[in-house]
Amino acid sequence: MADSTLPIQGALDITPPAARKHSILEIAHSWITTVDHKKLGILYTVFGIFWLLVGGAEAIAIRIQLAMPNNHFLSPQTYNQFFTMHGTTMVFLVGMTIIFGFANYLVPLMIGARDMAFPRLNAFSFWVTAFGGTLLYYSFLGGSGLYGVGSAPDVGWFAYAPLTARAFSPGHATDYWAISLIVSGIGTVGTAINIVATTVSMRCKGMTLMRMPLFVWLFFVVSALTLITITPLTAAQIMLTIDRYLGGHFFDTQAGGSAVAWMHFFWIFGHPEVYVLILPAFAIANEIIPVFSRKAIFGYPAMAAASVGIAFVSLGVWAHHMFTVGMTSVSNAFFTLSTMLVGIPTGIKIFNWLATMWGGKIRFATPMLFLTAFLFQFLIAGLTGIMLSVSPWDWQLHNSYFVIAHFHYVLVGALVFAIFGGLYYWFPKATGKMLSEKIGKWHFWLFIIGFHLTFDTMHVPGILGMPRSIYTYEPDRGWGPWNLVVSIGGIIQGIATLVFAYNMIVSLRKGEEAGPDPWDAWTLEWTTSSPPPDYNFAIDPVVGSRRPLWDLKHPEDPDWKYEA
Ligand code: HEM
Ligand SMILES: [Cu+2]
Repeated sequence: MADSTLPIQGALDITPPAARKHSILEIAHSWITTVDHKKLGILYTVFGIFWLLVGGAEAIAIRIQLAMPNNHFLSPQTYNQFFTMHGTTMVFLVGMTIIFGFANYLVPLMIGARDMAFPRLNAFSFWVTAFGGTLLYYSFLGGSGLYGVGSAPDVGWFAYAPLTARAFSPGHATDYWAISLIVSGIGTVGTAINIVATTVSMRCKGMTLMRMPLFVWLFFVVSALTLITITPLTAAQIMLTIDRYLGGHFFDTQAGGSAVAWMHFFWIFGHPEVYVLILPAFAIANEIIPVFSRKAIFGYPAMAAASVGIAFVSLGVWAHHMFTVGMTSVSNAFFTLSTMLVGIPTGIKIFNWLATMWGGKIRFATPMLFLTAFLFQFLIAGLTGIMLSVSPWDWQLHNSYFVIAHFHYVLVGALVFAIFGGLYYWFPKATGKMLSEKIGKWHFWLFIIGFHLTFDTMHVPGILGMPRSIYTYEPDRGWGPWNLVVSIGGIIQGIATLVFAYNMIVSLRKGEEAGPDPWDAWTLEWTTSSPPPDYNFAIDPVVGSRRPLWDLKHPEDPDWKYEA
């Protein structure tokens, strides 16, 4: 700041930051040392998108191998490594990092804060997560030394015992799997604590819990759920490492350990984990669907309560992944019922989204296209999920391609669609540039066609008895034509994702200027410039309702008149 009372004139650099050209090194330095939640949010998201391309390439390799019977594109060993790395990458490096990217960027802006509660912890968490993820891929080089050209883990993303025991998994591939997840888990815990603390303590004046955007509500719940479920995962990884290095026998059945114990530890993490991934998709839906329907979200209190309900229920259903290991019939009945219970709060959500759209003036811009597809696909995933929760049905379909089709409906059909919608919606805020709607429509239609070709079709070989994780199959099974369609769909999805990457690069350079509020939206992040200044808000905002920006634009008919 220029100040004539300063003793030494010109001692301070008064060039406004925007006018100064920064060297590449300066820019790199500012990103590497940043503690700003917005930059960290972008780092998380870019990191996640990078791994999406890597995990996607692995999926395509898997699908080329399975496109025809008796194919020899991949060796059995490489095939196992690819599906293990694909699953692990998609869950931990794509899903978890992109959603935490969204949370980092948006939570402080939406609650009118200047940053997260612990900015340095925030930076630490990102770099630890990034390091953990990189360590996983280092196994390609380091797994059993460079002479064997490395060896990535090949035990499935669930790493069932006893396959992970030293006897069956020699070399270091499994250690890379366990240790990289312990490391990235440390970062995840840090971020989750930060989001909880930020939501509790950094809300601006007037923002009561019942006025918080539902997006923030959901990330509050997700973070709490993360804290609860990372614990059993980390414990399991540590036990596995003890078994492998210190002669422990936690999971060694020969020495009185239990392989089923691993399954309990893994799934009491693994099942809630799918909610850690899907609740953020709901969070995005809760912001986009109302704005593009021009109506406030229907049933706000029920939506908040249902989110908490889903999180609670998800903690008590893990053993539906274990119907076939020989639990008692009472356990099977309990886990069938508890699993179905999640249909109630989920039904409330779907109903309320539809009620929000009902009678609204819907604009099908790209974000809304993705979220409309999300609604439909999430409904189907829910229905096949209910089918699988019936234990005798699951007995038939367990470890078949039907299960793969079901969970990709959740992870791709719901989570990835919501993430794409969210990127189209908030990209203008983060960069100041709109993503191209024209390329966006190409991206959307290619992706949805590819998705349905792949994952609708995939149910069929599943019902015909094709097991998951097999490297190839004989032509006489009748699975061949179905698999060919699945693979073609997969490649179309890959192309669509590249179209999206192209859109980001082109729009970043010469996209349309966004301005602060391109979608005529209602929440606080749209009150500040795009991209927002370092300090987010020049003056701390004060809110009087759930839609503060609506109140500002419509002083004659503000929300606070109606909200109790
Ligand atoms: C273009 C999109 C995708 C295609 C074509 C695809 C395809 C596949 C295939 C063929 C498998 C192997 C199944 C097996 O033989 O065991 C698989 C497994 C898996 N995928 Fe994907 N996938 C895609 C995207 C995703 C995404 C976005 C996620 C998560 C966010 C994901 C999560 C998983 C998981 C967790 C597994 C489990 C691996 C296992 O069974 O061991 N996938 N996928
Ligand atoms: Cu589950």
